[in-house]
Amino acid sequence: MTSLRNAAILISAFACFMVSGAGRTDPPRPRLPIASPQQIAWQLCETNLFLHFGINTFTDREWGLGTEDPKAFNPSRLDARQWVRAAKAGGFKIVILTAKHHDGFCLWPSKYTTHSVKSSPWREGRGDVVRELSEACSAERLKLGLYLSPWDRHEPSYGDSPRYNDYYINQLTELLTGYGPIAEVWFDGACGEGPNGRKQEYDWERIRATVRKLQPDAVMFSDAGPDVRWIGNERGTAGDPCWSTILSGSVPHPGAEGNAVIDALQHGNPGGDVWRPGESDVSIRPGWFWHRKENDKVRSVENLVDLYFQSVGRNSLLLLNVPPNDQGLLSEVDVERLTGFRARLARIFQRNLVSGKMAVASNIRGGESEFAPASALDERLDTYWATDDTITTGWIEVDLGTQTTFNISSVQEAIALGQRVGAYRLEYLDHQAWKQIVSGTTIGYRRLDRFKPVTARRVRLSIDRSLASPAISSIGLYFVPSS
Ligand code: FUL
Repeated sequence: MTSLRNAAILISAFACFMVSGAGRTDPPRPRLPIASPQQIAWQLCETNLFLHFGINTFTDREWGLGTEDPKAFNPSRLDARQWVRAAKAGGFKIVILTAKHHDGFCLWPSKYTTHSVKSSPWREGRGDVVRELSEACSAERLKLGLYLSPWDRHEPSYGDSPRYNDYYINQLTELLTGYGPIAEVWFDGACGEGPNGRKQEYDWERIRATVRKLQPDAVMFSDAGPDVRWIGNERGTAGDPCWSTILSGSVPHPGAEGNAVIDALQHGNPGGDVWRPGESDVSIRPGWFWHRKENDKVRSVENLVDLYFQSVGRNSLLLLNVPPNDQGLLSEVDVERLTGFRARLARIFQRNLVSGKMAVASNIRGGESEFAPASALDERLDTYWATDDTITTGWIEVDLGTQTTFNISSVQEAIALGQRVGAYRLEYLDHQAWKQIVSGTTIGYRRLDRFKPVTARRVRLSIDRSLASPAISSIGLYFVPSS
């Protein structure tokens, strides 16, 4: 079925399918629910940057009380372009700013409160951090996301549900209409009592409808989605297994508590009724906001790479928080770590040993194509191997042409067709016997494994369990000498 040259990819049980070309011509049936184009675009970002910045930056707190004097907000050298350049150097795609945290202080001059930058000495009260960031993002071609805390410890109407809901919708509307395209809206689950001890009942339906109407291309994050779910911890680690589908009833609203909720967030559910991939948020420092005393507690490059493997490498997305300091700049050490992180990833994924001259063609693209290098992986989610719809196991064998050493693998499913695989194995041929390298559960967007170096010529990916015909869009093998 395909011309085998010096090295070959042998495909058994897998009929090769491509969107337009040779091989299987009927596309596999999608396994519902499937992702929206917005959710796919979001997943392809892999790493996004979180910016916690606000009054807490100046008061050395994590949760402000809402009684802070806006005059405390006075960054002497604020430069949103510096934030965005650092994000870009780190390979981050969406930059998400805390436009308002729980203390209620607004980083844009909202019409609906005076508790904002306009009451601060910064830029003589004429500044707008959201505007400066949105301009910097367009200049550097990154996307903008906004965090608007539902919990508001300053706003007097908080706890008077209908009034505060109006206030919140008004602010959301300002943010979603005044600053160009917004790629992600981040709804925090933390929610406290109002000033009179009254509990605020958020109008989530209205909030969601407002976002859909004003920014139809944005994804909405919260514990309860609807588009992207919290991963259930703030350690930047996805569960294993990790399904992008979840039972919507298992997390009834943002802020829902309990072990069952956390478990559902961590793992999703193969029988889930909605597609709601997990986002793994974590801070580069112990706190979300900048604190001088944490300047020597910035995560190392190695640690950031570990987080990447435990989030992106488990079918999630890494949202890394890097808080601007009281000058309004990302601290030098943080910037260094971001650049180091990307350089290290580039080194790891520099050369896919399955691509180029090592791997000859499969008929994935009419018999012409080779396995892609990592940098091109995401362009290939629409080409894949798939079995017939009735077959839910299979294997792909790769002949590397020569004895080759590797210690990292990457496998991707064609997630546009839904998430399918529930058990896989990677093996190598050792004197006529197949030996296991790793085995795992879900693959999803991307599954990364690290293992002791293996030297082999023939490698096999087996799919032992799948909810529908497996559709594998890429395989990568890499070698990184331990440093
Ligand atoms: C939490 C908040 O309470 C923290 O301050 C921070 O914003 C984190 C990302 O989410 O729920």
